Amino acid sequence: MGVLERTDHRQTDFSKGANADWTIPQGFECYSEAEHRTWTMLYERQADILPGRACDAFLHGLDALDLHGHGIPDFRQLNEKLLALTGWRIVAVPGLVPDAVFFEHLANRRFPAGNFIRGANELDYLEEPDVFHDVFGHVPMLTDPVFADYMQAYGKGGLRALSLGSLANLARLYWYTVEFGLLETSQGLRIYGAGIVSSRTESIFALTSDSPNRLGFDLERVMRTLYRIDDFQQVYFVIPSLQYLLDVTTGTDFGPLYAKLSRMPGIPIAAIEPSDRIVTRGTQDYARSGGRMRQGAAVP
Ligand code: HBI
Ligand code: FE
Repeated sequence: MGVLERTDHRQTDFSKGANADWTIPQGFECYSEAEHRTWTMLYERQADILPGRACDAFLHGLDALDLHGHGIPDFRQLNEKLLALTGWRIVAVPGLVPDAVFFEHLANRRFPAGNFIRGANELDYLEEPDVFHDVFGHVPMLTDPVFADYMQAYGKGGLRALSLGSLANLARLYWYTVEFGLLETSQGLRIYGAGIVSSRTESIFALTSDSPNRLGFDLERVMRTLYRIDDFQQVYFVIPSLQYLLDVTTGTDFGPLYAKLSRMPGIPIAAIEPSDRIVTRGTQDYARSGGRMRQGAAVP
């Protein structure tokens, strides 16, 4: 079977080894020393800067899962801890999976995680979610009971959005919460989005740069806002609590909301609307100067 013979864990031939739900064996025994070192390097960079930046739920999750810097984690051991905490489990996948497959996993409290790890030459930027983004970035939040329920609700909502043809709207909600969300706390803004916590440069940029807008979370507003996948975000949405995020999404009937949104234009990425609650108004200087994240330049 193809998967275990591979050395870089990127599976390209899906006729071999992949199941109908796109899961594959993690192939833990096949990681090279260099691959484990890449995890450890990435882990140590993030562990260094996240206290005081990531939210408590994330930091507690890292602790509870014992996700330290000793190489790529074995999903079997991780799942024992995760299952006991919130009933979630990680399943290995070869990379991006079709939307319906992704949502079906989430709706059943399974998080699909890429089993491969980025190369040492692409530490700061990658096109597809790897094991560091997926496990270090996403899994700690799944130890929080409220966030765990939000993710499951999102999966169920995703299946419904697909059937209603409104995936673009719902995908923006995922983007601006699960991937790039900020949380307001009595100690100041904190990161909970996986796209931020798994990136050293964006962990700093998202909280301290003058460039992006930071706006109060509003469900309808977020679902209308365009996003970019190629550089630092130009707008972050700030939630007052994880419970608020769960309540506002499970308390909303998305059917009528999609119908309403389909008649409204998308909101450009850096726009500020009259009804926005402005946490910080950005200069957009970083985006205007062309962005340099991909070249690995210093964070402004
Ligand atoms: N597949 N592995 C993986 N990870 C994702 O985050 C992902 C996916 N497939 C589809 C998808 N995300 C999108 O549908 C959502 O982010 C909206
Ligand atoms: Fe992600």
